[in-house]
Formats: sequence, C-alpha cells, structure tokens
Amino acid sequence: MEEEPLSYEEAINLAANEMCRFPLIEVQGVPLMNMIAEKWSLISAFKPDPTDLLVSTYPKAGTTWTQEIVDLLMHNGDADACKRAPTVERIPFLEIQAPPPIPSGLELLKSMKPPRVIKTHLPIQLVPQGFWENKCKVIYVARNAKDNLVSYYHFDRMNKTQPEPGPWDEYIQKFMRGKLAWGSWYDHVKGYWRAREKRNILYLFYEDMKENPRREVERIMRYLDLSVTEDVIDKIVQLTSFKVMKENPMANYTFIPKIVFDHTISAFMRKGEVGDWINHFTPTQSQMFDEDYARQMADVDIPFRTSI
Ligand code: PPS
Repeated sequence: MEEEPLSYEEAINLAANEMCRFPLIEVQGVPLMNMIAEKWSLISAFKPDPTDLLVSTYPKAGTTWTQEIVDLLMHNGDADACKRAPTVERIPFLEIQAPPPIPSGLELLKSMKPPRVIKTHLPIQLVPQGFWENKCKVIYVARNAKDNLVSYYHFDRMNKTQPEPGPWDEYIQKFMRGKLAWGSWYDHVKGYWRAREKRNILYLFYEDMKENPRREVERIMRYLDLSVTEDVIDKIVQLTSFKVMKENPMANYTFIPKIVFDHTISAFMRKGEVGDWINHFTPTQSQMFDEDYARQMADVDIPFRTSI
C-alpha cells in the first residue's frame, strides 16, 4: 500500500526532529554543526565573484542588523524592496546546512547572480580562499565578549539546531574554552582584527553601532562606495533600529517554525542592548571571566567596550 505523503507541517517537524540539536564536529580544530562539517569540502571550495560582499561575525555579534543596513543601503533605503524575503533568503548564509525552511547557503548562492551579500560565521582561517583571491570586500562586526556570550546563551536555548546550552555557569566555561559552535570568540575577533588592513576588512563594533548608528551606517556606505542622501541615511537608521527590526517579519526570524526557533523561550530580537551582561554574571563569575579574558587577549589590543 502506498504511503500518504507528509504534509508540509509534518515534513518540517520530521526534519527538525531528526536534525534537532546537531552535534558539533571539529573542522581544523573549530567545532561546527555536523551538517556543516559533512559538507566542508564543498563549502571551502566555494568561489565568490569579486563583486560579492561578505558579512562576517562571531554568532550573535550583530549580523542581522548589519545585513539589514547593507541591504537597505544597496536599495537606496527602499523598505519594501528589503521586505522581498526573509533575511536568510535575501542574504545567503554561506556554510549553513539546516532543516527547511532555512535554505542551504550553497544552494541559494547557486540560484543568485553576483553581486551578492553573503553571511558567514566562519573564523578567518576557514573563510574560503576564493574571497581573498578575488579581493572581495568583507565587513566584520565584533561585539564585546560578555554581551556576545549572553546573547549566544539565550539563542542556544531557543535554537533547536545547536547543542543544549546547559546551565549558565557551564556555558560560560564552554565559551571561554571555545567549545561553542564556530569556536573561540577570542580567536575569531583576533583573526579578523589582525588581517583587517592587509585584507581591506571593515571592522565594526556593535557598541559603536548602538552609540551612533548614523555614523556607522555612513561608514558602511563609504566602504561600499555608495552614496545616498542624508534623508535616506536617516530612514535607514530608523528602519534598522532594534524596535523596528523586532517588528519586521522579514528581519526578526519569526518565519522559522517554532520547532526550530522557539521565540517563546527567547526572542531572536531579544534585547538589543549593550551591557545586559550585568544582569547575568554574578560578581564572582565576572571576575573569573575578566581574569581569563586578560590572559586570552593579552597579545592584542582591540578596543572593546562592555558599556557605552
Ligand atoms: S546570528 O544568529 O548570529 O545571525 O545573530 P546576530 O544577528 O548576529 O545577533 C543577534 C543579536 O543582535 C541583536 N540585534 C540588534 N541589536 C540592536 N539593534 C538592532 N537593530 C538589532 N538587530 C538584532 C539581537 O537582539 C541579538 O542580541 P541580544 O543581546 O540577544 O538581544
């Protein structure tokens, strides 16, 4: 007897259940979701076009915000044009391999003509060589370690494709040891920092974007060799404020089914602040973290701010 085909909802549930909480597998010492590790040779062989732009971050550092700014700049502030599809369909996530409706980055890239904006969380040593050979522009966004860690913790609670975060205290340890998906925050921010001049990387800070979004939008505009009017810049600043993006279904990730991203546990657009770490770290945890931070960051001077 022929089996009844699965409904869309059933297929998503099955896919999500089967692929729920992917284990991490190391690729060149960097833990990645197993679905990514399995496709690694294809991902690292990806050849971008010289006109493609890479937006790179450690997870939860301000990727979606920056993607929205870039998309709006490229569409002269046209809000409707930037609502043509959810972020993951407008801007392929290079390495992602996840349950539907999240499209595979490589598949999506095949269907799009350059110039494309491409998202990645890969540390610099894993970025496909083609990006450097073709001298692609790269925007890197970094966020202070404590807020980045807090945001990642809440994301791992609601995102059913990544390993369980476990208790907060243990999560801090995992972050410090680089055991979370996409590896060490410390190596990530240092890698791009050291390469920024040689590789013409625009290195931005989440804290600067919060402090003066207009200044940072203009910085991105200049880097992209674009020119938009003052009014359009004002409009972009307004459209990419936390409040507006939180309500934008094409930017707030609510299109992803609850079985994959459970916003009732924690919203993707959670707080969008600098300094929320203070509500999570106990004084003892904060001191221990700071001492370890000083050791891990002793060989570099990156001007991170944990408050503004
Ligand atoms: S991801 O999954 O790695 O792509 O996540 P990412 O977009 O890098 O980071 C999500 C955090 O960024 C906050 N966010 C914003 N903050 C300020 N303004 C705007 N417009 C904005 N958009 C997203 C989002 O709320 C997450 O941070 P937390 O601290 O968890 O709120």
